[in-house]
Amino acid sequence: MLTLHNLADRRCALLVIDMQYDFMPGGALAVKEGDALVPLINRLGRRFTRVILTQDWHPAGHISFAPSHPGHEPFQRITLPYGPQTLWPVHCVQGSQGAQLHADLDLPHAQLIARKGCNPDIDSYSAFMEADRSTPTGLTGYLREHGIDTLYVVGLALDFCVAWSAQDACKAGFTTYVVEDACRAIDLDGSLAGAWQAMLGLGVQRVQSQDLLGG
Ligand code: VGL
Ligand code: ZN
Repeated sequence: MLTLHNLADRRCALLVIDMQYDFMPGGALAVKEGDALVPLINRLGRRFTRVILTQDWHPAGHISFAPSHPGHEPFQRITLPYGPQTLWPVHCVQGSQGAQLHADLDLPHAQLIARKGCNPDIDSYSAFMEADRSTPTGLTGYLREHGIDTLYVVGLALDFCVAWSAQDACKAGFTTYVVEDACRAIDLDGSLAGAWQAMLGLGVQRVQSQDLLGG
């Protein structure tokens, strides 16, 4: 299949999800090889006029943290008023070192850092919609007002924040690509396979960095 990607077009944006120290090896919620993505994302970023970053940004005592639920362990699933929630180790606390973006990310032209998960009582894997599935973050409006209609999603973690963001982008009407090799997954109990099934079912397109950068 021949697809032409005009990445420099102002209607296209690279959406870089949660490239923060807590998701890197050694971090509180480490994703295997997360740090290996940095050079590739920098290379991709240079092809785009528009780059948007997200940052998982939780207040202390956030509802998604296992210690907020005595008797429960990280990676257990519980039911909250808004639905099922996986409990996580404490991660990406606002202002902490672990919440900082990787210092080797070299994307000086990024025009927005969208912080999410700031509501103490609702998680937000998606950059577009909180986990109650009814509270928008405002990113859809921001992108539309800037004339952006096509998104290339990269970063961490493929099976959580990337997958939820890509699905919501698609539902909001953006042409949405996930650059598979520019992502890494947590892969909890089949979450990666489930994420691809959900994304592809909605019309998210799976591409490789090679398709964008050329040989
Ligand atoms: C993420 C779990 C909890 C992610 C964020 O960035 O994929 N995963 N918070
Ligand atoms: Zn989080």
